[in-house]
Amino acid sequence: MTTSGPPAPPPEDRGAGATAPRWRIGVLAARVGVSETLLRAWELRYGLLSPTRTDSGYRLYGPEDERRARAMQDARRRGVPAGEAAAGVLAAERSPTGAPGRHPAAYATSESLDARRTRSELEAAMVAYDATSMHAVLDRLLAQVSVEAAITEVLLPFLSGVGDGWAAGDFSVADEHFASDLVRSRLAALSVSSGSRSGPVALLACLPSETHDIGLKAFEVVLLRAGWRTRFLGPRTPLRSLEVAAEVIEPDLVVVTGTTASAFDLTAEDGPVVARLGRLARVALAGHGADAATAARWGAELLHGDPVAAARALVGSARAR
Ligand code: B12
Repeated sequence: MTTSGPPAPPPEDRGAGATAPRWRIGVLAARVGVSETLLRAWELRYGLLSPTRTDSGYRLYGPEDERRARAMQDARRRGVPAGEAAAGVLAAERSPTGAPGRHPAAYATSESLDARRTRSELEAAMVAYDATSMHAVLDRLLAQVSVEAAITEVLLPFLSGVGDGWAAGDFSVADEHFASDLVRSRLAALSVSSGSRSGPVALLACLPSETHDIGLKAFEVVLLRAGWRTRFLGPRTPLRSLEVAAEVIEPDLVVVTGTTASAFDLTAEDGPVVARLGRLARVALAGHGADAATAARWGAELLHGDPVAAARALVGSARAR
């Protein structure tokens, strides 16, 4: 092993005679709670950060960069697109009421810093297409918290963040596909078990036009862990096939999911199929596209909340019967 190599950069440098601290990007990322990659993107694309350089070329960031990054993060949480948010942060500094140096209380969140940091780590690994690091982050997470907490606090918010980042132009379609496939594969692995032989049986399917099945997979994982049995049909299940499967399986519950309201629209041929399905089993609708009116049209129940909360409520109500 050789001992030569680039000199180690200073973790923090106050510079000769300067009072403001200077940090490397990793330290700034940790302070703000976003990934290094996102900070770099904000710097390169929008000129949001103004690092100085050490003699050996390392970028060092200061409190002003931290303030801008926090303001950017705050605006992004409010749904402001990235380019617009960066322009707003920089413009505010130039206006007399911009109040540089202020740290609004809106940055405080109720969520645990660890969950946020874990999601930032996943993001950083995602944009590098570093599957090994993503799995390592998830291994560590699952060793620390329950599967249910990992799903609600990290996996699902991470995917939402990826979707939001994609919509805002921070992440590419490739990033999103890579991340969602990896998360789905972890959930699928958690759903592999010989399972219970006697628990209630749930038949799980997405609507015929629906490809988003990760929420349903997460729901399956929680049901299995609570002793239920599941049969997962997944994306794009034709309603007639679902009916046939229900005839064979005789499930206690059929769950149908869709992301958009229109995915739940029923054609003239679908109506009788859904009616027969309702006579075969208890049917419940879930996902962004499902609401009370749709459930009423389907003669079905509506599952409320995220997949973990809904599965827990279901398990609780089944026990109470
Ligand atoms: C991963 C992903 C994909 C993956 C899906 C992979 C897979 N196997 O599921 C792929 C790449 C295939 C994909 C494709 C598309 N996608 Co997409 N995708 C996403 C993304 C990033 C994450 C979705 C996800 O799994 N989230 C996790 C779930 C659990 O969260 P959720 O969807 O917010 O669900 C909440 C509730 O509805 C509920 N819930 C959801 N499912 C279930 C199930 C049960 C049982 C229960 C109880 C509750 C529940 O829990 C959540 C609350 O915590 C979202 C972004 C986002 N903000 O969600 C976009 C998103 C859902 N996709 C979107 C779009 C537009 C598409 C495409 C049409 C894009 C295109 N032009 O091709 C296609 C085709 C989709 C189709 N025909 O069905 C839009 C949908 C907008 C809309 N309402 O119409 C989103 C919101 C992105 C965006 N910001 O615009 N996508």
